[in-house]
Amino acid sequence: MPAVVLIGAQWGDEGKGKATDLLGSRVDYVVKFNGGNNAGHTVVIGDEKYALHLLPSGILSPGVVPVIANGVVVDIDVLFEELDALVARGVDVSRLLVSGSAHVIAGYHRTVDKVTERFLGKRRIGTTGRGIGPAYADKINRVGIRMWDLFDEKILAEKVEGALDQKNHLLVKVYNRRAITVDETVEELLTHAERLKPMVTDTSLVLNRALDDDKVVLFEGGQATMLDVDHGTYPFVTSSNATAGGAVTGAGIGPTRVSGVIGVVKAYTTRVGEGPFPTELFDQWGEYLQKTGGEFGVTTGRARRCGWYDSVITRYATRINGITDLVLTKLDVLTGIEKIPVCVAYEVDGVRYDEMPTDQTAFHHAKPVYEELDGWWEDISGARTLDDLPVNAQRYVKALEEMSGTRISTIGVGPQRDATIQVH
Ligand code: 2SA
Ligand code: GDP
Ligand code: MG
Repeated sequence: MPAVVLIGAQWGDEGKGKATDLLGSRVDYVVKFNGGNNAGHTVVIGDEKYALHLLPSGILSPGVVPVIANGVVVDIDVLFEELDALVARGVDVSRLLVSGSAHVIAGYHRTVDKVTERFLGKRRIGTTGRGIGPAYADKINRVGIRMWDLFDEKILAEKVEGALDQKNHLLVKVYNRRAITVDETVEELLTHAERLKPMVTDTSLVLNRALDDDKVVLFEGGQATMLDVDHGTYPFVTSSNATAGGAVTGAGIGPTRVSGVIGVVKAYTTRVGEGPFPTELFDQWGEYLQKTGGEFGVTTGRARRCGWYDSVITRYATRINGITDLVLTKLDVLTGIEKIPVCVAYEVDGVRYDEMPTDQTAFHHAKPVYEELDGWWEDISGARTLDDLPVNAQRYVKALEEMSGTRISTIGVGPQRDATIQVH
């Protein structure tokens, strides 16, 4: 399988970082194709724990070429902070490639993100405040700054002027803020330009050539299906295509290249930020999952909202992404719950929905229809084969597999690399 896409099948934080790291030894390139430093991916290797934001998780695997492709939005300061922190821990980051067509996040994007959220009040999205939405908005509005622009100061100044024009009007007249100057922005963006230059290239060409040479390329999605700007719970989404199709446009490869799509799902559900969440728990079980699962944002430290597993969402994610294999993570967190509810359908104003309603109002009113599965009490963190799992845990996995319509190939029973069951 030369080109494999790995995406989140819920609202993010399913454990994509660990899943990517597990494949690390078998892949030649790991490509980030959407989002930016809103992401937070955790990889645990032995006693070392890494939190990656802008860099693809594959950067930790020796020999892998990490690629930041055209679909990503790049905060250059963050890029070098992350690189320097990894170098200080002995990680070789010298192979990193960055697409010249990737867009830049500037200070004014972060300012607009924070100010907009404040002014939205109770309609706020609960963004990470990293400037992601405003940077993508500029890209679509055709006033964005791309990596290539950093290497021609005159062009850069012209583009920054164009980008600031409307924003300053908004900041000064509507939000009562000071205007941002072209000079300060150009200076900010040029700080690391010389250091950046050798990494910047046409990554689409590099990746297509690699695929021609039968190299294995893993496309690592940031955020997740339900946060996708087209297929997620709009408007409570991120501003990029976090679904498998995003890998194609976000990296510049043809859809015929993709040979497999791995969906990562947690054995329960979490969400961070605002927006509808049918299986959300407001009782002691929500707190239990949050504590036992350590559910706090890797980027912002925000507590994640927790709920039971929702098979309507996994079925939807399977369909939207064409998932061929599922990685089920955090099964260990469910140990010690006598009866585990699993959402099999929704009820909206008395009508049963077996498929995800894409009408925002219907989804906001969706009430979960639960089936209860028997739990288990044994510690499963040492399980390394399916047979090592208690019978009820095996049944739970089987039931989830049947409900989602896709085979579960890998099961996570702990954050460490080896706390994994390889089924297929
Ligand atoms: P943004 O900042 O514009 O992308 O926010 C829009 C929505 O997307 C959600 N979002 C995320 N959801 C889960 N995990 C993310 N990464 C971090 C993590 C989050 C954190 O790994 O824990 O640390 O808070 C992530 N990034 C964006 C966000 O909550 C908004 O709902
Ligand atoms: P990502 O954004 O999808 O990469 O996921 P995050 O890193 O934001 O959150 C997943 C968290 O779960 C991290 O703290 C991981 O170390 C942890 N994790 C991943 N897989 C497992 C697992 O199977 N069991 C447990 N207990 N933790 C896991
Ligand atoms: Mg995360």
